[in-house]
Amino acid sequence: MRAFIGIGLPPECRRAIAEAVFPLRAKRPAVSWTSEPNLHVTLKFLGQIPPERVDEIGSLLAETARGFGPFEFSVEGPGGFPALRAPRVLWIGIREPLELVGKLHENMENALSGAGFPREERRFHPHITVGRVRDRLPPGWWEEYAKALSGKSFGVVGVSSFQLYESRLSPGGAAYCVLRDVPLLREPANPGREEKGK
Ligand code: 2AM
Repeated sequence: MRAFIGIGLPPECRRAIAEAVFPLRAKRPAVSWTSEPNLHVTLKFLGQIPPERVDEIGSLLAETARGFGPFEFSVEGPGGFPALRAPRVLWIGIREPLELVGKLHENMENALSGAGFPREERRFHPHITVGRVRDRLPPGWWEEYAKALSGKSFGVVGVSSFQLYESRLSPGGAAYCVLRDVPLLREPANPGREEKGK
């Protein structure tokens, strides 16, 4: 099965993104737009995994989540990979000053590389992919894209867990299904000592 780890977004945030993106479709640029239910932040793409490894990966992910309590990020700002002026991937950014998403990702890379999943070579830049460019865009179209999404907030997202997803590909597009929901629970570093100190 094809799998990845990500942070799902609440319906109101996905709705706000879909509403902002919808008018951009009018000029019919050659872009595959992400469907509203599929909007998410990817933490790590795993690719093909044997279904019998889901439990093991779930346990590793629970380990990587240790020490992280729930946190928030705001969803704002248009971007593009490799560049906004010549994008192949269109995305919306997240803002979170403590960079906890990056730290979670780093923990995940460390734990999963030990289990045989290769590290991502590219620098991690958390984002929400809204579209993938399939062919040449109309000249200057990127400016319209940037203008339509700049200066808008798509909400503040409270993150209390992240998810291991299966991605089922079909001609109609990908369908994501949650295999494991991994809670962020801040545990005391040394619960025994804390008790004694009381
Ligand atoms: P992205 O959209 O954040 O770039 C589920 O398929 C997610 O895994 C996608 O949204 C994509 O993340 C990421 N993904 C898919 N194929 C990938 C690949 N070959 N390498 C790295 N990430 C990939």
